[in-house]
Amino acid sequence: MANVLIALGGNVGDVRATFNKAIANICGMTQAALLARSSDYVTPPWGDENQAPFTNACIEIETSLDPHALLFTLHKIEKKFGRDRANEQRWGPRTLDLDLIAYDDVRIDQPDLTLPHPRAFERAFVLAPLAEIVPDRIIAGRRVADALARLSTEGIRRLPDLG
Ligand code: A4P
Ligand code: MG
Repeated sequence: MANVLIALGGNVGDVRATFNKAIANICGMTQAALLARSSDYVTPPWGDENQAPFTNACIEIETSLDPHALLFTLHKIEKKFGRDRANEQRWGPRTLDLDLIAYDDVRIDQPDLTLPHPRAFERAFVLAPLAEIVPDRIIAGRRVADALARLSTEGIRRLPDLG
């Protein structure tokens, strides 16, 4: 079994409801156990600032799928929740973005799959929820909570549980 960290993001539709359904799908479709789920966070849009604020979260799962099979399944789930890659801009609005942040200590350097995720450490919207669930995890030689402390978290707000 592999220990895997996944970042969720979205800014179109009822994103918190989408997250809950997507997490259930991830566990069902990847034969995974959910080990941890962060709170949801409202985050200022990064990249293209002219769009609605995002909601972001992270989960930790345990799965027997290999990294490529897992990414393939995540893409299927994005599509199921209305993601239309053919008609969207990079860093633009989307219903659901699922990024693989880390898969055990596996390193892969391919265009379709880079592990650990190369841009996770530049993004407080990934590290803030990640630091809530795995602050002491070392990813690519860096401790998650230390990496977050180096970034601005201005405008990032943790949302209370939906109940
Ligand atoms: N890919 C390679 N490695 C990975 C990996 N480890 N996990 C490939 C997931 N995908 C990986 O991804 C583009 C390609 O990267 C895929 O075909 C996959 O095979 P994508 O998710 O389609 O592209 P993207 O999301 O538009 O680009 P990127 O660089 O992943 O950017 P983001 O950051 O995910 O962009 N602001 C806030 N506050 N919160 C957000 O969640 N998200 C974005 C989206 C922009 N601004 C944001 C947020
Ligand atoms: Mg992405």
